Amino acid sequence: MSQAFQFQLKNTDGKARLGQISMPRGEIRTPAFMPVGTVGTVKAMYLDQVRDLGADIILGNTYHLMLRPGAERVARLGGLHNLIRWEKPILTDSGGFQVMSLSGLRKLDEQGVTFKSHVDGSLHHMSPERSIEIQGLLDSDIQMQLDECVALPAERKEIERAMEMSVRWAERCKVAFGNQPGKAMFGIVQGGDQPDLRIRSAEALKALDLKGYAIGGLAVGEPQAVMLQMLETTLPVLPNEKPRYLMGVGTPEDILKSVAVGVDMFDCVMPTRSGRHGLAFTRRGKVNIRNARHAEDMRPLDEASSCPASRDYSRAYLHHLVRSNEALGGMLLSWHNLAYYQELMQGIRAAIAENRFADFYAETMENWARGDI
Ligand code: PRF
Repeated sequence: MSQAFQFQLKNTDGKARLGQISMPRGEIRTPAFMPVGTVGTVKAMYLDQVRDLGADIILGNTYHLMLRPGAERVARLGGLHNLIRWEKPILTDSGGFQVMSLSGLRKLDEQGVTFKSHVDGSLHHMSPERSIEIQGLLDSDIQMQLDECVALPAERKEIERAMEMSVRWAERCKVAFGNQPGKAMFGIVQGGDQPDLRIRSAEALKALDLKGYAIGGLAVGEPQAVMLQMLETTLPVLPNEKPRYLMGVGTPEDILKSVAVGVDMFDCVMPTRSGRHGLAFTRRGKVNIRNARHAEDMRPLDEASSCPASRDYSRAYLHHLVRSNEALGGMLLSWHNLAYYQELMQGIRAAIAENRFADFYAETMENWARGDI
């Protein structure tokens, strides 16, 4: 493993950034969208399809994988890449966020978090050190610090306490991660909707000289305008020459607007989860394929797409599949949505490369607003 983790900023257009992460398992073109592969599968997708759509990296979850099949077992099976047959980089989330949203009973203190598995009710403890150990056992390429994300709205005191503890956990995770040149550990900025807390968090993490920085604690109940305002407050504090990752975001519009203020990486269950529920994202905005108006519409979702799910299957058939709860409905719509997300990212990258991001932004917003024909 000779190659070190590197981030190269290739061009900027306004605040939008075109870049590339290079690491032993491959290159990640930014702005990047990372499909979510929570339990070692991007739901309802073959990883061959995910690869063919142009995804350079996928995401896995410490919380889910530690419970099932178990981190030590994944290590014995040769690591997550080997198990799921994905050779490119994998980023793993640290677990704290999923513990808070999914597990039963939980107790959080300076040491870490104790929680009850949502799978079998068993008790588990995760410290910052154990989170990094698990991410190492999974052989994750980009590992996230353990943090505490507070849902909004919340009391300032609570946001401040969680932010400060997350900074201390970042220091512990950095020590636990040590020196692994081909891999990276990212810090996570917290601070809720409080600009000064966001700045303090970003400054403290910057001082730790980590390889990349995530913005956490957003898209957790606040209006989009607040999220963008927090990004505009936080991003200038972070080092220019390191990647910025907005966790768990979002809709195509959230992504476009966040790229415009300088975000480089995104992940979200939106394209796959919405797809399984019959919602398609298209160049002309959202299409709810369950709607009766599609029942006899033989047009595809997008005849100009290179994705077979978007181009070759009629809305009438997709409507029928989704209404009948057929697995193929969720498969085709997940495929379509991930294709659209990757196409959007490709369009964003090409526009930044050619210094026409403002035009691309206006055109894309206009097309979404015009709506489905
Ligand atoms: N922290 C972590 N994972 C996350 C978040 C966070 O704040 C979010 C919030 N949007 C999504 N995923 N560790």
